[in-house]
Amino acid sequence: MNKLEDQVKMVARQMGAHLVGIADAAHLPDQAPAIATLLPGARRLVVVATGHNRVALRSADNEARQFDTIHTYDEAARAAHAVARFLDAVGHAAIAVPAFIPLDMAPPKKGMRGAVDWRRAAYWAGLGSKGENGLLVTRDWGSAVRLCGVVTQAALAPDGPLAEDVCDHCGNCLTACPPGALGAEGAIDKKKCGDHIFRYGFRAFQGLMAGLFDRQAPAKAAIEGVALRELWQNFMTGNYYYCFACQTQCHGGGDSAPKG
Ligand code: B12
Ligand code: SF4
Ligand code: SF4
Repeated sequence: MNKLEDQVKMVARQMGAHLVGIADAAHLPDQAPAIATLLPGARRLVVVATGHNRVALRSADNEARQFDTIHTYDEAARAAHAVARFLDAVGHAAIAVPAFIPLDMAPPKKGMRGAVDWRRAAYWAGLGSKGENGLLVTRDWGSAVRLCGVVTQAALAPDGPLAEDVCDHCGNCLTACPPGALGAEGAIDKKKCGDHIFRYGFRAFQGLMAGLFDRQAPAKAAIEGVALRELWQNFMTGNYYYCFACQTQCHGGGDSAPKG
């Protein structure tokens, strides 16, 4: 019988994870209260990554990019759920944690902080390095991966960070960012990025609601406009991103598509 660590990784891979590793929760000390609320006594994170189809993610068609994102997220979530079920079945408490939503929407987090910072957890699980784009960069998929995982009480042996830096510091991501939200060494203007990627996200919905209660605003136009249609579609699909540029600029042997 293989070690428990090997079994966990096999389950994750069989369920669609391209990368999987184990991190010690002690490396996320600021997130200890959130992790303890999820699962008291949790001490390890099993982190999974699923690679995007980068040809789709580089397409000029945003629906193709969103469709690929929905399913890449689904694959990561499925692998994380399978790992949690497996650990539970062999007697170790474990919970799969959201890849992005649902998030704590109440102040002070307001949907801007996950219970687990997956980029940092993935770094400590040995899945990749910190990129100039502020994202996790992996050897084979660059930053075009979605991350998810599990918190568990099982004392699995952690993998630890990669020995090498797989970001080649080419700077392509910085120049590719349409609103210029990225600075050197992972610095990001979250508002600039958020305004760009969430064109039809929460703030657009809030604005539309406010418009309906404003007697001066043309409510009919708001109800018949494209914003409501886009919002409805985003509610239905659970995906509301409109930019992927910093995810698609890295090296990586996962496909042969040109960078775009
Ligand atoms: C809120 C959020 C956002 C916000 C704020 C981002 C931010 N920097 O915090 C906004 C709306 C701007 C955003 C944008 C995007 N996001 Co986002 N986002 C999240 C979310 C839901 C929570 C992040 C969080 O808790 N932030 C609060 C704290 C942790 O952030 P912070 O203090 O800035 O972070 C510090 C630490 O992370 C630290 N750090 C310490 N160790 C390490 C190690 C590594 C490797 C890295 C990279 C950083 C790092 O560096 C940071 C600065 O000090 C996560 C999912 C999750 N639960 O992790 C996805 C997540 C980070 N987003 C993701 C992606 C892909 C995007 C976008 C490309 C949009 C899109 N099309 O999907 C852009 C990219 C912007 C960019 N270049 O950074 C992916 C990243 C995948 C990857 N390869 O790393 C995640 C992990 C979702 C997922 N499950 O796959 N996002
Ligand atoms: S998602 Fe788009 S807007 Fe946001 S940092 Fe990346 S390239 Fe810039
Ligand atoms: S585009 Fe280049 S600099 Fe930016 S994260 Fe990828 S490898 Fe690093």
